[in-house]
Amino acid sequence: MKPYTTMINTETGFLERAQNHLERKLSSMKGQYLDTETYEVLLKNEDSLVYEVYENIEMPKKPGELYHGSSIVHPGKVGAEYFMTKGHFHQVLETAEVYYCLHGNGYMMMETPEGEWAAEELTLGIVLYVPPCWAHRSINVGGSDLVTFFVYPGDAGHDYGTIEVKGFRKLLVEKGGKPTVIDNPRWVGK
Ligand code: PAN
Ligand code: ZN
Repeated sequence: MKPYTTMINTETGFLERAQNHLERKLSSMKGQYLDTETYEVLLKNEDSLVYEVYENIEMPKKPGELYHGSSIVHPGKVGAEYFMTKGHFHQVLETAEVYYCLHGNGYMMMETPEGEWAAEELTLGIVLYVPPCWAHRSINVGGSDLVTFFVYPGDAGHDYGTIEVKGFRKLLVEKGGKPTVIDNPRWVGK
């Protein structure tokens, strides 16, 4: 690899030189939202785009490398629950990640296998450190796109299965017009 520069549009999240552009629609979020009835109704009407990721993936998946890209969570809700990413642990659990918020308003929901959890606010200029072993999911609580830039070790990999099966311990829902953390009644685990 040679050194390079690239450009990120801080409003749209578009990352030049990204080799990977991922689009996640509502249909790929099955089982993730609490209000399954509303989810099915919305899905029947339109398979909306929930979030996108632009990523530079040309470097080898090695510990010394730094994968990086942008994540754009569009505004929206399923019932009282905001549009969000699937969320994951890293496959190599002991790997961290840094997020920098470029646009919008949201939260990062995080938890460890041992049961610790945290919800940190994301607004323009916020730098968020996700320590090793913490699962993470970005949630858009605003009316415009939530755009973040992220960097993580090249060997980290992604474990989506654990969250798909167990869910997050906590959810973020709108209550009285405000983002509110609640226990996930469907959380499966010990
Ligand atoms: C990010 C996320 C991105 C999309 O690049 O992958 O925000 O979220 P999901 O991967 O949960 O769908 C990251 O955390 N990488 O490790
Ligand atoms: Zn990650």
